[in-house]
Amino acid sequence: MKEESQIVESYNRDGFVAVSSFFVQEKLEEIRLELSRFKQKILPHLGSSEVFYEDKTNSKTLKQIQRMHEHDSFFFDLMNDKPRRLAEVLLGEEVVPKNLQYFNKPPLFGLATPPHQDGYYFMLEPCSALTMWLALDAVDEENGCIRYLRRSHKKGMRLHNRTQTLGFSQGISDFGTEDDIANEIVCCANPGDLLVHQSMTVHRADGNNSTSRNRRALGFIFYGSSAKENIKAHQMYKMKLEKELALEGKI
Ligand SMILES: O=C(O)CCC(=O)C(=O)O
Repeated sequence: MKEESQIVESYNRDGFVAVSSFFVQEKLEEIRLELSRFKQKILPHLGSSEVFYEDKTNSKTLKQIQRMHEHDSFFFDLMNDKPRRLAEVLLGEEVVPKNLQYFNKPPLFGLATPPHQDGYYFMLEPCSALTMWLALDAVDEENGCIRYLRRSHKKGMRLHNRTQTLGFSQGISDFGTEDDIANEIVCCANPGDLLVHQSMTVHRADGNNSTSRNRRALGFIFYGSSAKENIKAHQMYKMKLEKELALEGKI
């Protein structure tokens, strides 16, 4: 694992950082077992706004679970341990654990993640927030690794439009400029590796083009305690989106 000072330096310079072996093999095994337990015991009781499938009639296409830390003490403790400590160092202030999400791109079904900036969804002032992404499987270009635009966190908020991607309702409308192409960094990851990005950093992922490999990850979102959420705008958007998704038969 990198030294803390190196992690902070890369994160501030590039808008993201990759930390290899953030969790050792033994802890990773525990997380995977707890995830299986969660899927068996807790998932069946969650509402449709917490669990997304690429095709909701096919349980093999599970793609996202929201707010796992609110539904289970193992995931609450996990978020409040090493990830929270690193978030405090990177944001330079106390943090609020906001969301712990499960992401998968199931083989044959997993669709692309549109290019976006998390800050666009968060609606914060100041935009003090970060996302951590923990690989649970080997992740590469074939099964949909994360791709970051280096230093995009310093270039302001891009224009976003509604997408048809469940779980990522907003995507950058003019993505693919020369500057985007020149600065895209492909981040392959081994199980246990952690990627961390600032809330203004542009990122995306391709679909899973493998025939048999999952692409499972946990995403941890932390807000800095100085960040003020536009709660009304956020709730209104969430309600509108959920209504639309229900009407479209997606949730
Ligand atoms: O898992 C993915 O494909 C994307 C995750 C992501 O965009 C995020 O956590 O902000």
